Amino acid sequence: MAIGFTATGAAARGPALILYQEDHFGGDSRAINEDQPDLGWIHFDDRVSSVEVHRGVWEMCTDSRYRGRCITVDHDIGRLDRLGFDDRISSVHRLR
Ligand SMILES: [Ca+2]
Repeated sequence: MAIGFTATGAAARGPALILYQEDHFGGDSRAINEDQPDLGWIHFDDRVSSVEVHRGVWEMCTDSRYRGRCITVDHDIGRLDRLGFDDRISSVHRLR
């Protein structure tokens, strides 16, 4: 598995993380490049159903400021309901 920042092209320039309102990367979305202690600020609180991870390792939590139940994500997840996190995520931050 490749590690580091050697990627070039569109994936390297695009957002690090994309949150989606619907399963399988559908519906409304938010591009994330920095820590978000309260997704309410970008009108996406308790709305995330799937996530694309383009860079880094992120933690997503059910309460604001990275509290509540949290899940670590380092790859795309098409259905957060299978993990018990559908429409519950309220904050996200990058771990590395
Ligand atoms: Ca929540």
